[in-house]
Amino acid sequence: MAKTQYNADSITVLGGLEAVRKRPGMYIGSVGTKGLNHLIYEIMDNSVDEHLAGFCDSIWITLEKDGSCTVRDNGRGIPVEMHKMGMSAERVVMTTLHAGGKFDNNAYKTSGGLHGVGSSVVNALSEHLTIRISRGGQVYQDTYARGIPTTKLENGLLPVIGRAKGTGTETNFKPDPEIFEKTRFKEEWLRSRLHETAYLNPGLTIYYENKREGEEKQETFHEPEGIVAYVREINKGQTPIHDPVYFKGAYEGVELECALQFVDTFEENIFGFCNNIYTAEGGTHLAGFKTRFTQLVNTYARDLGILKDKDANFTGPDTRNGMTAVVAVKHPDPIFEGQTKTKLASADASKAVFMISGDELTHFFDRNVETIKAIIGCAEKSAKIRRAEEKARTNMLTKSKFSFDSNGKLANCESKDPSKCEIFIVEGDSAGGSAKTARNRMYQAILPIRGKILNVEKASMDKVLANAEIKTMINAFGCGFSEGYGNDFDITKLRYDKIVLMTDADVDGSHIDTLLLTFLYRFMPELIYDGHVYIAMPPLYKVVPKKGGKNGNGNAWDDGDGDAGNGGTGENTGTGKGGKGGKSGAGDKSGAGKADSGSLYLYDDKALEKYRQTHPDGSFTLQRYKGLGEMDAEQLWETTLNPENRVMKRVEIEDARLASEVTELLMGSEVGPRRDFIHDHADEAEIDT
Ligand code: 0RA
Repeated sequence: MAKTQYNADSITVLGGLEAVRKRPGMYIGSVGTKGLNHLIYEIMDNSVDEHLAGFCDSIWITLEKDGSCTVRDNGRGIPVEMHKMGMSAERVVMTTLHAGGKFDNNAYKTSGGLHGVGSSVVNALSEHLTIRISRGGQVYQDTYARGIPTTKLENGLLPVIGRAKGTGTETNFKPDPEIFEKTRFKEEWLRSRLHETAYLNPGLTIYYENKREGEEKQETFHEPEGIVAYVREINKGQTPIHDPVYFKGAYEGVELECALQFVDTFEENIFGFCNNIYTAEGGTHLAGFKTRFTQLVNTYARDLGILKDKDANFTGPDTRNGMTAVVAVKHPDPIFEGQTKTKLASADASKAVFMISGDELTHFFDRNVETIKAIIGCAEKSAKIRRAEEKARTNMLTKSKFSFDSNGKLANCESKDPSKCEIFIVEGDSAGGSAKTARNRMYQAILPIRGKILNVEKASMDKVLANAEIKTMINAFGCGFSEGYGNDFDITKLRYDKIVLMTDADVDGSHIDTLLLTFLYRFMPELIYDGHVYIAMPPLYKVVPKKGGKNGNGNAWDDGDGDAGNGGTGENTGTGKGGKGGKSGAGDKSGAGKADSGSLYLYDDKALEKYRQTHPDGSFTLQRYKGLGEMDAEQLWETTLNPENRVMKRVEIEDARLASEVTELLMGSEVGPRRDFIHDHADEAEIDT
């Protein structure tokens, strides 16, 4: 791999940050919470790159009181010296698109994915940004507002604001509310990302601090055991059948690091990374790994006489049931594709992983025959169950193929135009009944489900397929499913453009959401990737101003950082409308929405509090909805079904991934982590969706 030469021309050609502000989605994916969090990752990735280059071992990430974020590292410090462009190199980096990478001769940059766009993009999208660089005994400072410098250079160079002990870079930035729908970083995602980064970079320590009011905490992420500890963590609460296997190697410029461990369940959990980026959609590295692993298990099974001549080979999934693995590659010039650009497409990664895994695992298994025997034992069990389930599945599919309309509980819609149809999955028979009365029967189908659906994380495949609720959903959606052994998922057959989970705004409701999301994430993840899955937001309160009292001035509308619909893209739109990531109506920005003449629906307690502040006691009557079941058909239509008024939150893949992780955690057999989780989340239980 040739060294990338830093040269001025490549910078001038690109230039200009207006483009970033005009089409922010192009650079950071979305202007929702996901894109917002990305700003932190962009800045942090530069520090991680400095770590990979061998010059930085600590990163400090702080969520500041004022809503800004500070990222600091102890690397060499971004160069501040005069650059060919006639100004400090730092300024070139911060004001020029794609300039960041050209400084560095490090082959494996974190910034390999879709959003590896560098600090200048964050600068462009920040209301203000301050950067302090410690280099050569001095601290230099530069400042910007929306990407435009606000510090005067002296002969092209940065002002010195103090003496430095060590070296490093510190960037503080505050996301621009003109750009982002919400400007509150999502801590849950951030912590998850920081921990992931620590696992992938065992020599790195990440000091996290939250200084936001009411959330104050400090946490250190340091995982000297790296991906082995990661695999152990993922398997926590389960029964491992051998110690984790770890290996690494390099082949034709591609590096691989891998850890794997089987547990006694039938799940496959393989996490792929390329240059520290989680490849949610998999790709060539995983393909190479899986192919070679299946071959190895079959070869050893025959060599050890476990598979006889007459026996068929284990299938790929047979050999991976129960496997937890982290497959992390470093590639000098990776290509990403797929729906969210998180699928590694580089063909040489497949070959490299295939070759390294083959050599290293053979080397290991030859010396640890008990381990490969235990793994073959898993494959045998899986193959047996697979054969039984293939039968069950054939029966299920033939039996229920044509039962779509005869499915007792589903009240289908009349239209057969999937682009216009919606299906509401409603908690409880009573709410289901009201919803059936209230709906627009042309386009809205209602599927009531009773109580908690089956937790697919824990149940075996035949139990899952025998579950009435799940069967009805699979039948109703019409697009099949993919999981483990078979894949007959076909999104073109999907009967509804929107799948809306409609549960009460209480603990039980969010539990059901979690279970439903886990089911969808495991069996039909494309529905989530393609943005077909929503969560309805039924209001908690209706306030009606009293005649003669001070009328509501709609203050609750301009919260700007409200939490109704937080986490998702959120939308407030009609049937068949609403492109991904667009700015949405006021309904998702505040915790309030308009009801009939003068009255207002409030979606959370925050909104109620706001309303109370602006409306003295006695000037309004307050109606609290305990649950969906309590609304009559008309109210249900008004608040939750009617595309004109309703507020829905679009589920993003991060929500689903976390839901799935949380489900695993909460349903796992170990009590400790569950208690910790409940303890940690007790105060956010009401509305943190
Ligand atoms: C290229 C060269 C040098 C430092 C960096 C990049 C650098 C960039 C960032 C971004 C965040 N933190 C960083 N730390 C370092 C230094 C070259 C030299 O000192 O010779």
